[in-house]
Amino acid sequence: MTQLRHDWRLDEVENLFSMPFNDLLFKSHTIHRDNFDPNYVQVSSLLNIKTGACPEDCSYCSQSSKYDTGLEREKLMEVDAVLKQAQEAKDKGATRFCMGAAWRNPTDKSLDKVIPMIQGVKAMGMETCVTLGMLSQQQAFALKEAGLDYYNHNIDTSEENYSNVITTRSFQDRLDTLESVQNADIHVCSGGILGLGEGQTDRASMLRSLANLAQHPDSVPLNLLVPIPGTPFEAIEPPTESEFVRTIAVARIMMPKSVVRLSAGRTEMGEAMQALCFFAGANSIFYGEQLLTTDNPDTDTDQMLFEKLGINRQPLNTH
Ligand code: SAM
Ligand code: DTB
Ligand code: SF4
Repeated sequence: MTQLRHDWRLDEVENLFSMPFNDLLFKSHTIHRDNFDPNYVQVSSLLNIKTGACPEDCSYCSQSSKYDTGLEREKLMEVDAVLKQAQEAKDKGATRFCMGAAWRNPTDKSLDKVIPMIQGVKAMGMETCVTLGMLSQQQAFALKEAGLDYYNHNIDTSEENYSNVITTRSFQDRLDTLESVQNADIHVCSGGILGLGEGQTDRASMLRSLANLAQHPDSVPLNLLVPIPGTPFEAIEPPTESEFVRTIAVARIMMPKSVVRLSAGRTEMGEAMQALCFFAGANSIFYGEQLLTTDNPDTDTDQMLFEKLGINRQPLNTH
């Protein structure tokens, strides 16, 4: 039985990061095999249901009102249009549909408009996920009531690096929402972005914060920053490929039963890089031509990649 730990010390995590690459990958892959079928990857599709004009100042984001990124703001989509996109995602093979909104937090009125979207997607037989910003405890209960399966809320970076990236909310605000989501018994999806000016200690600290939550997030998205012209991070130095793979491997070791998602940034990754991420312990991706506002590999390319690697798509509801 794999023991789940919630008492990681920073120096222990840093020691994992410092292991020789082959030793680290052997260890993470062994843990991966002990807990999952290594040839299955779960696929989710994303839809931005409300675009732009977000009051937060996240230095990486195309949708912040603080930066001129050339993105047209759009109001909340109609339910029918969302369900049409969900059906298309299902037809292409997605098993989870994740709806994102450029909000600091939803108002109760706007939450009422998202609930029929969740119910409609669920009725199609897909898992549901939303990412709407900060939630109150009552709002988390309301989402549970509506049948929501997953709530995505990333901690993004280490607590120490947080104020270099976002000043309009605190790291603790993020943890508070995660607690409300866990209290409501909704699966938590929480991870971060690599390439926000952080160092290896920050990556270790970010993973430590995730693994030391009361429960490990069920899903841990690791994004490679998609640089957005007009944002403060448009030209920031990206992590190296081996640093990115190491982070996946350490996440797999620390959170052995969580599904680790190779998230944004795949358009910049070759076949071998993605294969290495799957070997290190990543076992889900975003599938479909669009992330929220930026491009993702097209589905034919991903199909071909899966065929070449002998990877199967995880069928619905069988982790
Ligand atoms: N507004 C909500 C929030 O921030 O929680 C939900 C939508 S927000 C766009 C969802 C997540 O997408 C962010 O937390 C961040 O981790 C990720 N993200 C946003 N822009 C990104 C970028 N340019 N590159 C990589 N990941 C990004
Ligand atoms: C996550 O960790 N990554 C997704 C999802 N959760 C919501 C979003 C990636 C966004 C990439 C930039 C964009 O398309 O705007
Ligand atoms: Fe707003 Fe979310 Fe973008 Fe931050 S990441 S600016 S909260 S949409």
